[in-house]
Amino acid sequence: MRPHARQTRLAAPCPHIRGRRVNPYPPIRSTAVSLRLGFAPLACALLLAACGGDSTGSAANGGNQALNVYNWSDYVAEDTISGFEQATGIKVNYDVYSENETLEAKLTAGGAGYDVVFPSARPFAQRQIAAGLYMPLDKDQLPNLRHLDPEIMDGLTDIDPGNRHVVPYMWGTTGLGVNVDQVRAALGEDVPLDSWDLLFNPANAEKLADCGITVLDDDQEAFGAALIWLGRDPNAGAPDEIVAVRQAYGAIRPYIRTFNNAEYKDALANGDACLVMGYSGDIGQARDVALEAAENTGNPAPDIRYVIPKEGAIRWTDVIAIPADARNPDAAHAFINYLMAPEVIADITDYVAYANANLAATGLVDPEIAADEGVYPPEDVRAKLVDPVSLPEDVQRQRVRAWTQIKSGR
Ligand code: SPD
Repeated sequence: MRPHARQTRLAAPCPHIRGRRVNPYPPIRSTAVSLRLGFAPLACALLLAACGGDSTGSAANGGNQALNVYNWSDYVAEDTISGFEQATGIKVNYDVYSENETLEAKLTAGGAGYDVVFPSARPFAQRQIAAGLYMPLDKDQLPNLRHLDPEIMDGLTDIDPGNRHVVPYMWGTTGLGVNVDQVRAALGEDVPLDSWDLLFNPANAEKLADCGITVLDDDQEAFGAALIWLGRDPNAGAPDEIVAVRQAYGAIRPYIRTFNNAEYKDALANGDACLVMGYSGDIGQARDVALEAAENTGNPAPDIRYVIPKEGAIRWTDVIAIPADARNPDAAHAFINYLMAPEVIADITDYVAYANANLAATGLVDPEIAADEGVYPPEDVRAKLVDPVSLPEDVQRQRVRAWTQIKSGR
């Protein structure tokens, strides 16, 4: 599947959301990047009208507004930000992170200056809402809320009663990214590729060390994966879980090359890693980058696959919120409303290979992405997915401490 090398699915009369994707994964913008396109308000109004009024724009008008957005890396389509700027005339400063903790540290320190952020629902958004770090949404400014999946909205009410502070953005799973040829070369042609055993069985990890193993630097995901492999409930917070997880990672720690949440994509794509624990869409992106590189160089394309292990996996949801100290809440609402426009969010799903929470977008998603079981797992696989809960603070603290020690090999 090569969603990124094709003409986009859209035949809509909106120039900001049409066009061939030349470079689907431009370098990560690690510092604030301004993408001002300077469309006049009249042109914006015309664009909005052409795109169906409230669908992609709102009352927020351009002028001198600037919107500071802080999102996960590689989590919008190539033209999402420019499309919003063209539709509204609002300039966007777009900055990225790869760990929830980075966002949380900035929010709790205060004065970070962000207007829109994308925390993971549990435990991050949950405790951030409880701490008063987000402002209540003005739903009158979010007409596109009507497109969101009521089931997913309902599923968030335990952390955000009345869906007052956050809206769902994307959801995904954490599994394994496998370079099939490299892994088979190390472990044999018949090695099962559908198990956490690939990573956690020390005999496998030892043989894969040379071709490269990476693990997410995300304690929730890392604990979840190990506990699922051990046949345990990742949400139990059982007294002996730290010991069990330490043992699991202790046995494979010498064979893990790095812990990170972003660089592993390139490593998998360019052959520097053969087995990664990673987020579903990121591995889909790595596969597409590798295919594109192979096309460009004429080399054979590597067989890179995303695997949701048969033992199960964590399913997470990332949400969108407006920090309580946001300086530009109107523009923030306009941006969130834009992201909830079915054609916009479908286009993002096509790019980033993550499932969105927008029912009206379902029919607009590229059929190959919609049929990709790594993006939209079938019912029998969904039955094995575990939604994380927020653990008691003391358990969470113990996990964080243990994770730091595991990483350092202590
Ligand atoms: N490149 C985008 C990755 C988004 C991952 N967010 C989920 C974190 C779950 N702990």
